[in-house]
Amino acid sequence: MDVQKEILQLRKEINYHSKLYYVYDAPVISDYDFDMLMQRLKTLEGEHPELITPDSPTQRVGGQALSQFTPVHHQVPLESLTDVFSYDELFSFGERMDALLTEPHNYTVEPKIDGLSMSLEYENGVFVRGATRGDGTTGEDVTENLRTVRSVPLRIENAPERLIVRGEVYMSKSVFEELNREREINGEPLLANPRNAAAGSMRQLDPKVAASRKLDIICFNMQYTSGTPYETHAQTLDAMRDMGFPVVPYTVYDSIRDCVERIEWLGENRGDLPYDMDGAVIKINSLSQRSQLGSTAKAPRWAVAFKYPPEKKESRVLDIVVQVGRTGVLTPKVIVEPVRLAGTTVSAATLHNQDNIDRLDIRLGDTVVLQKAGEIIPEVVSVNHAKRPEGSVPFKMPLFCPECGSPVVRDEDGAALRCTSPECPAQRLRNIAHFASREAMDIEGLGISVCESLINSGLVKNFADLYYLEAQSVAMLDRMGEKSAQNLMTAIEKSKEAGLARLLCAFGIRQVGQKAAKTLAMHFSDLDEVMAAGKEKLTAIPDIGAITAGFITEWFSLEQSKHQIRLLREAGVSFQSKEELLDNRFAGKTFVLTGTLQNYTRDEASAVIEKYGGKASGSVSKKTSYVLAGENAGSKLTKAQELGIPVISEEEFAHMVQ
Ligand code: 0OX
Repeated sequence: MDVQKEILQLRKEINYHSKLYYVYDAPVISDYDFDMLMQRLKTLEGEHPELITPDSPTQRVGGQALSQFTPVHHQVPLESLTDVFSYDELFSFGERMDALLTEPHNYTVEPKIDGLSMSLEYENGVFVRGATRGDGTTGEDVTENLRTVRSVPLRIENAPERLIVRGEVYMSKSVFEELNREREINGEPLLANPRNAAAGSMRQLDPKVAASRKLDIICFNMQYTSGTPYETHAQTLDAMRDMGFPVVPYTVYDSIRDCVERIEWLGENRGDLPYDMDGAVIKINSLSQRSQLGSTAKAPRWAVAFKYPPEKKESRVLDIVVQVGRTGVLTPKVIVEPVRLAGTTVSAATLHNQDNIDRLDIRLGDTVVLQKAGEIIPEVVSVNHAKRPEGSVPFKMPLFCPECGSPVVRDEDGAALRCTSPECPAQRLRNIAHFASREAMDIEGLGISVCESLINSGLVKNFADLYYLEAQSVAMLDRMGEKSAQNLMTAIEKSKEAGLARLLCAFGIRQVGQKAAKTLAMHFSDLDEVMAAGKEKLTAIPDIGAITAGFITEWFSLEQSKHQIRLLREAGVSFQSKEELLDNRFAGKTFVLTGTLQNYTRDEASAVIEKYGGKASGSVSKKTSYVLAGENAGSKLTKAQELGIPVISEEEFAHMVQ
């Protein structure tokens, strides 16, 4: 691939993963893999500086401030760290320090806590303001949320008149695991990792919600003091501890070579720390030497972050099982002897499909190398063939469903194996859990485990049965009491008014997720109209293709579906659409929103666009019809100008929807 092409490809990939991480708190690759993409881009841009553009992700120092909180200008910038990925690079840092500093110098080594960087301001010992890092120069005022963090001291003793410290807010691994357990019980989507969970809590506008999330802080830098200056970083950390701040554990070494042993130790023992650690920070200890060294545009010269490669562990395959999902897809899973890996105990990993099994050639009794993808999901990297027991045979996916014994078929595109029976109990469970999930009927308290109890007790076979439950029988189930049974009944009753879009999504028709369901609900006033619509009428709707239309008509033609719909109707479930299509003036048009709008939130503007038959999309491409630009519009505006896409102001948009 030519260099320019590779650079463009890398930027696209990095921007995509940044968005998943920062905007949606839902990364799909590990931080390490992300760093590797960034590192490759930096290398290529270093070799070809003429190809660097201002919008390259390498030119950005940090995240952008969100709009809901008040902006805060940092008196002292919250700088970021330069990453190093090998001991060679670390020694080069040491050599740079030796060349730049004439006096002897020593180093501190600290764990790098994987949380959210914050500044905390104190006046006369009282906590007066807390702000996120933002882009390093301007962050957001999250004082009220920070006040709810148990380990943030609200008042400190023997404090100077003015003090600013910097720390990392994090969710401990145990709190995170507990939170995800609760979310699973309540049928809510699981959070990817403690960092994203903490970010979500800090973004809560309601401090009460943030408080319920049990966050912690560890401080690692004194940004400013009006009191007597200190000589070393170690002294500032000791002073901060004396004042009552939780402070990062640190050790001091005379040479980089000595630091390495500590870095190794931290890496080996990171599983025992209460927080996730995403590296080790090596800093020059003397504060006067630090100011002598100064900073580049991006980071201080006097510190680096050593990034560990993802942890890998070997374990033995005890079993290979096949699970059946909501849509009947068979997924193979490997059960291994439990091992501690990057902070949690791993006892299973998905194998995805037969192709992946063949690629790995994984067999019962094998010893496999495990690693976590996206920091949380364990996966098999390879098989240690040298440890293979004699007489093992290749694993083949079954020809019959392991849950109900019905034959399995391969999907048209050849990727997935699917159970053919609509009566399959495994599919039933997933179907009902999906029906109740947040994006569908949003029945609070009806997570997978409650669904399982309802099915096992025989109270529910299909989703329509939910509307015929009685509180007394529900209260008899395991881990249910009268109160939670009553809450569940209320939640089920409330879901009757969820409306057509949610109902269509809840049916679990293939290719009809939230988005397609909403589109359908815009074009039909109730479920009866959808059922009466043939393929032709359906495909006339933008974004509903022939294949989706086929799945829809096929689903409604099943006797089982007709029966369910009859039961829903008799129970009083609303079939009416809440999404009205005012007219089709934006049919076929795609809008991209950027910057801050004065009169709409992004969701409101998107809803208006959809009500006129248009689409709101997140990224600018040749297919974009308009870019609606508010204040402080960023790279999307630049891209629109480059591609010659019409840019409209909020006033112009208001005219278009009059
Ligand atoms: C951490 C961490 C982050 C402070 C000023 C420039 C270097 N996440 O634990 N950053 C720093 O140092 C920054 N130290 C840390 N321990």
